[in-house]
Amino acid sequence: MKNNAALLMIDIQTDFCPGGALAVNEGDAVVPLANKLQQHFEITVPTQDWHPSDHSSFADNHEGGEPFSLIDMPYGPQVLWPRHCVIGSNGAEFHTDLETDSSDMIIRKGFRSAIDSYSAFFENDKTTQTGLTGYLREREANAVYLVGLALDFCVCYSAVDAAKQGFEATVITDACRAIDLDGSLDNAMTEMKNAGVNFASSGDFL
Ligand code: VGL
Ligand code: ZN
Repeated sequence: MKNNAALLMIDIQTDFCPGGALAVNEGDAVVPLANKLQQHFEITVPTQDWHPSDHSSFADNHEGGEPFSLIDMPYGPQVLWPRHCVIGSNGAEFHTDLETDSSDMIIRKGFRSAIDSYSAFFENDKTTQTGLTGYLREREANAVYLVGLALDFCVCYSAVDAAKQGFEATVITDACRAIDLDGSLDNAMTEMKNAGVNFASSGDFL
């Protein structure tokens, strides 16, 4: 691994773990790996999906909206999700075992009602920035590694954007879990490969 590499720990939150509102299968399995991996990185940045109650990605904020169906938003198609990661709720907290005491900064995303934000860099309109690019450039990060949830949504979008922003981007796949909605995992893997994202295993570091 290069020095001055950043580890992005994507959305390792209660609602994405078993028992949560938008539980990812085995989501909690990434926690011990994320905890061990972060000791090997110069810069560690956990992200939090962080939605207001009236968020437009919540199915129950749309008349007759079915969870996991697609709707058209001004910025393109958007999946309607079960209500999750509501600001201030327990579900929005990091998994209780995730080590965040030594995190350099925390990125919150998805707090604008009208736009969802899968990526840690850009919201789903692909123009509104979270500020992470500027932060990583100022810290002179030369590579970005990603772990967390969900591999086929927020990890994928973040990895693709990291590559587009000019960082060498690597997903540590065994420290991720996927939702896998209608082939979304296969699509995500293809998209990441096309964007030049690299893949590694936690065993390469530990
Ligand atoms: C996520 C769906 C909705 C994720 C966030 O973290 O992958 N997925 N909000
Ligand atoms: Zn969300």
